[in-house]
Amino acid sequence: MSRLVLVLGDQLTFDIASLKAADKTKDIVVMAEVADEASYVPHHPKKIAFLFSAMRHFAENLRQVGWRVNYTKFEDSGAHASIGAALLAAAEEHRCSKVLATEPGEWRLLKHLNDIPLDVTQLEDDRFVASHAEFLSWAEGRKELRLEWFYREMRRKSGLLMDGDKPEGGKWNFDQDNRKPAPGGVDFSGPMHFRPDHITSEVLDLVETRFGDNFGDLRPFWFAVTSDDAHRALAHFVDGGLAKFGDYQDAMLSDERFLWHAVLSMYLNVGLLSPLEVCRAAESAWKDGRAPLNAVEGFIRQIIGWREFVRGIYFHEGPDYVSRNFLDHDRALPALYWGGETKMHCLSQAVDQTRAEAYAHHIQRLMVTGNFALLAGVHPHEVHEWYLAVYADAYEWVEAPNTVGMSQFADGGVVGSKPYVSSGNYIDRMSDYCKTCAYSVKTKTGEGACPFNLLYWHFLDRHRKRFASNPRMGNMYRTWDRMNADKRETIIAEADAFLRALENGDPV
Ligand code: FAD
Ligand code: DLZ
Ligand code: SF4
Repeated sequence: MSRLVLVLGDQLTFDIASLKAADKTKDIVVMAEVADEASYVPHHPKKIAFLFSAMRHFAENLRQVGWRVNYTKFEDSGAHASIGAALLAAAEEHRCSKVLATEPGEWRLLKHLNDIPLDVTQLEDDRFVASHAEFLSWAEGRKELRLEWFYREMRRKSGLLMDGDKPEGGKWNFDQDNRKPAPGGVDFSGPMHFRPDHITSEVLDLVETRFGDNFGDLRPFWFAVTSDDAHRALAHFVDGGLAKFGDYQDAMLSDERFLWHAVLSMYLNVGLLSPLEVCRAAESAWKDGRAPLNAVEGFIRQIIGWREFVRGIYFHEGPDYVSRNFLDHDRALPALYWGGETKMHCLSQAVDQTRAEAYAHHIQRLMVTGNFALLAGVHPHEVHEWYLAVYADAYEWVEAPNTVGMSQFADGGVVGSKPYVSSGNYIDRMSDYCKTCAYSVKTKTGEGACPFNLLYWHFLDRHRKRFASNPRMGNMYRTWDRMNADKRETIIAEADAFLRALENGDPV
């Protein structure tokens, strides 16, 4: 008896659990471009085009090695609204009721698969270094879940950068050598670009017609859509970008969209690359003397540390995680996030490149768009939906802990021990944005004062009860308390006026 083998858009590898458990001679692979998945948030057109084209290429690869594939294109007359509808139609067509699936990376879809009136087996997604059971057992009984301890476990388990049971170089973490401000220019050409083939060109036309109104530029489209090309992009980064990745990981420069970043997350998250092969490629570069340890350790920590850690948190915390709002923030997401006019140069740079590339690097996401939303008190669910929509690498298991947790502190400290807030000083130190901004970062109040400077104190003042006793925030409150009362009053009044202008939709 045949079974249906579901392969979702972010499960595009022969190593996916459902394919490994299936029988090529009897079972039928089901892949479907469906309206529900394409519209649960207004995805960036580049993200949809990437997914659909990568899905179509993977279906071809499956057929070439002998799989029978039941594939529905978005534009087919028999296209389905949901994954469930696609499975039900395939079940009827092939007269079978058993489905092998790999668990999706989102509670919404997990529930959807459980609710389908078919015999669905959901296998654990084993593309990660830590299984669910391993994360849960690591987390159990701990008062706080902190990345550093989890990361060391992942280093031991994977053997990456290990010298026996000791970390290479005598330290687990080389962050103190990293995080330098940007130099004047960038000597890496950025991510490898690929020319759309006929499959991608067809998808681009479809996305233009059906999703052309979504926020984001569809063209030029340069992403890899096959595993072979994603591997070329990996090699290109390891050869040209990795050596300086550590040093300039947190730097930002006007009109430099990628600096020394890998721009591989979208490939990793759909299965075109595997996390361990990416880490091993980086480790080899260190062993061959092509990249220093601080860069390679920093890079590997992002993948077997942060990426695994946030996934563990997402499934550990449960389906209500994305609705948390620890700080009771309730402001609507300002129009500037969708490209509305702003005089704040840091934000216009981050949003413009997000629209153009469906990409911004970590510090732009955390310390520019994330920091501003947190300081301004934007409702975390609106922030979450924005990040889920606009980035090509965004799937809830990875996006939500980064946004709801790390960036908006809406989980009350599950991911991080204190909120990531900063005044304009941090942005000025790590970028050249302030040099050409209409606001002055050095000005704390009055005409032209940088809004981050005003909102930073507004945030601390309005959340004093929550944070004054946090040992990592005591210094901030002592500085605030040392200011004279008139200055404090002026800051709060000016911040309030700024927030009113933001709410009224005035260009700020
Ligand atoms: P690099 O900076 O070159 O890092 C290398 C790799 O490390 C990345 O490809 C990625 O796989 C991994 N990585 C780095 N940081 C993280 C992290 N914090 N969490 C998980 N993996 C990490 N990443 C996503 O993959 N999808 C998201 O939807 C997403 N949303 C985010 C939302 C916010 C508010 C923030 C602050 C961060 C978010 N991140 C997300 C994490 C990070 O910003 C991206 O992984 C990174 O910018 C991807 O670009 P890159 O490939 O050039 O990464
Ligand atoms: C993101 C996405 C989009 C845009 N479209 C599809 C689709 O049409 N078919 C599909 O199988 N998957 C798609 N995806 C990816 C899913 O939304 C993803 O599997 C879930 O969010 C779980 O991570
Ligand atoms: Fe951003 Fe303020 Fe710098 Fe302008 S001055 S770029 S608003 S941090």
